[in-house]
Amino acid sequence: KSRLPEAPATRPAESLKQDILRHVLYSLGRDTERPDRQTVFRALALSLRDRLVEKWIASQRDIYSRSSKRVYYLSLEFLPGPFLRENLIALGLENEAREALTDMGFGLDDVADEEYEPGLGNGGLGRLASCYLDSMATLRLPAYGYGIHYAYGIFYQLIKEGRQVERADNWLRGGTHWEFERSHYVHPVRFYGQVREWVDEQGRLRHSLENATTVMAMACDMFIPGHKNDYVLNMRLWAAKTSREFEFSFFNTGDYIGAVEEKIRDENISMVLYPNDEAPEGKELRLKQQFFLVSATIQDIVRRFRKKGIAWDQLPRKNVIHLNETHPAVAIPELMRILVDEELLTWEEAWYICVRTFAYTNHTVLPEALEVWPEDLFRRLLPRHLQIIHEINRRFLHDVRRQFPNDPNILGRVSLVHEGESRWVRMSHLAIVGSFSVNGVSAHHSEILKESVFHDFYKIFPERFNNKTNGITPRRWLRQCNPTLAWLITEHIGPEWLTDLAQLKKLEPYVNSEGFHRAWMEVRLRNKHKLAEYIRDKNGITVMPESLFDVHVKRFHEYKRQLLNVLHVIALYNRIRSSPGSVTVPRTYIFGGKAAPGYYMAKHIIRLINSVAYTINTDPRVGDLLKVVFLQNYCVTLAERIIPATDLSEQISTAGMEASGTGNMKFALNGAITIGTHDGANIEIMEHVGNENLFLFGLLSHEVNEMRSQGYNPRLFYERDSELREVLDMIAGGFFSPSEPHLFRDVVESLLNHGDRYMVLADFRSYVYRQQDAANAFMDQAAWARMSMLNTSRMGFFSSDRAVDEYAKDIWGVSGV
Ligand code: 26Y
Repeated sequence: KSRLPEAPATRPAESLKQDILRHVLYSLGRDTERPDRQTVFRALALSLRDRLVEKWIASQRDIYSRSSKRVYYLSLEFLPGPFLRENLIALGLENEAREALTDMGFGLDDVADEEYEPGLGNGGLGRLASCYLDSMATLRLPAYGYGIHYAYGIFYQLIKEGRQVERADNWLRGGTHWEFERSHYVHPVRFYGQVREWVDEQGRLRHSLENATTVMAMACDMFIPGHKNDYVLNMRLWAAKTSREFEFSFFNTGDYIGAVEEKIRDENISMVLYPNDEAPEGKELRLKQQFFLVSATIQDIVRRFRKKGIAWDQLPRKNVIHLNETHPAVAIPELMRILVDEELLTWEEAWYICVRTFAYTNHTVLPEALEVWPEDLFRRLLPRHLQIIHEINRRFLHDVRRQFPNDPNILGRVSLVHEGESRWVRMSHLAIVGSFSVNGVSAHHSEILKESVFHDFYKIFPERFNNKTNGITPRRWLRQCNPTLAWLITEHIGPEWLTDLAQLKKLEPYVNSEGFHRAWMEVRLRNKHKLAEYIRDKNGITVMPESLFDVHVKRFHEYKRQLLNVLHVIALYNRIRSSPGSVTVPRTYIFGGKAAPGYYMAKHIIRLINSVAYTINTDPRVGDLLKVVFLQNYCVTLAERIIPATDLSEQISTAGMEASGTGNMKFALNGAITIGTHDGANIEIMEHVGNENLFLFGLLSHEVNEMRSQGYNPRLFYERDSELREVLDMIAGGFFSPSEPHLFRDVVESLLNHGDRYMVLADFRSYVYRQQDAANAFMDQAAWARMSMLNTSRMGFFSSDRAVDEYAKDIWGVSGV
């Protein structure tokens, strides 16, 4: 049925090699005699893109011919990581590529290391979006990812003299090899201007935007293949281009340079990803970015829908638009605007369509991360959208008033506009009111949404609230990042686990086999050797591969409590100094993660960790018992190196604050043991792997709340716990910053004098005890190996295939093509 070119009859490795050489010469303009490694990487990437685009075209034809319901996944962030190995595995071309490259005198691993990853996300939310695209492709869902083609992704982090230094991440400098830039394929995006109200010939009240500024959105497409299923999805990222009308007009203005400046200002929209994770900047440019993504994407959706030539009320039957957090929530008033202002549907008709089209996922309950925009800013940038939001709100509050006649206060609490000294548009309220589904990302988090954060909305729309526990793709987070462990697993249970992770259960009978034990631990030790080498190369620190690798990598945020970890490190250090022999298990502490550039305390904690590391690593009394390493620029590429070499995974957020976590899943899947709090998905991981195979500690989230409401006094913990006191006194007294004794005072102050918002001191003692349990467990290597294997074998539930399948069945109402 497809009339695409047939694959050549030659051997796949040979034909791949010919393609590489052809791209070296014709696409990259280099001599095929001795191309350098980067050239070979790019030519290989282009050769794979050829194969991907063929499969993508065929997949699109399938979707079209079946007239399938489509899923649009809108996200301001995607964090796909390097593509080469992933695409080779998905296309089943790994061995062929190895052979072709060997033929040309290159190693696949070296060539793969040439790739620089697109860092178009901050952390968990962006990475989740990428795991989900991978699963949507593997499940053959008729889906599209939509995002922004930032010219600069998340900054490159350097550690200089212990401090985080940010460098621009010019990920496009080497050119693009995975994407197609569709320069003739653009949509206009209009903002600013004034709303004109008028009455048309039929006597209808009409609204249109006058004097708007127009910027063009150009599509850049990247391909996401399913696992060995010939199915390929696309992630369409919009890049801002100046509008065409403008290019004509500037010839007529005298101010040529001024005109060019305006052009530059337009293209700024997609220039840079905001590096704030869970704490917004509130900048106009950010709201512009959100609308830019939304407007261009909705135009794409509407264009495809129009081709069907069916009535608008069929839109929700044929499409679902998923909002990854509230960041793209302005899509709700934008679709209303198109239906009401342009397609002339009645408000009631349009609203009925909207609320059946959108679904919203919440990823955080931190109050500072809940998005709100000043109403004035909204009015200036998106005047018609603000009017529409007001109308949505008026009708919504009218209904609420009828539903809760005896609770007048509820109106102020649920209003889409916060009214106080200043007025704010509450994006989460907009997202909830405009969606048929609202979900949290772990069982625990979804309960918190219903019980506290969105309790009023739960009373109003109980049927909308549901849970979808996060998942991770086993292709990248086991098969690709840990090929030797993947191979060992496949050898015993076959390869089906790659697309059916529950199959890992079949490993359980082997946990009692001595041979399997040994092989398992050998693979893990080899991974640790490799990471030790990397640490020696990058940080100049020698670490013992046999020591316990205790790893804390994620964004730096006070609620994630890297500080609690370092307090414990210092306590261990003190024990080593005061009673040698009391610490018997040698540990290597590995930290990594970026802090938002404007987040003073997070950056200060990075600096503290580096100072502590320096002190401990250079103290001869410590020797091999304790090493502390901070690896700079934590990113997907680095995660893939670290995770397979980890023994103990730190997941120690204050209970109730980490919506799910997904790093926790990556570690456990690779056989690390979790030390963690009763928070997010840790709780479900415990339920699956068994309480005896991980180390939970600390307050439960209701205990955190109770302690807070009863007046939490961190000083009490300081006064009662001499070990804790010694640690805090050392930090405050300049022990780790002798040339600047007051350097880390603020850190201690935040705990003792500013309320210790994240209950670090309250959890310190139980953390220390649990760390001791972990050390004791590690001394019995056979028992540890058993725990490790059981973790891997019981992690099947946490596949993103399971998660996406739940979304598809329960929320989206779609199935594979
Ligand atoms: C408004 C803006 C500043 C903002 C930017 C990024 C707000 C939030 C975020 C990112 C949130 C985020 O990454 N949340 C994480 O989502 C993961 C995937 O669901 C969860 O596993 C993780 O617990 C949660 O912190």
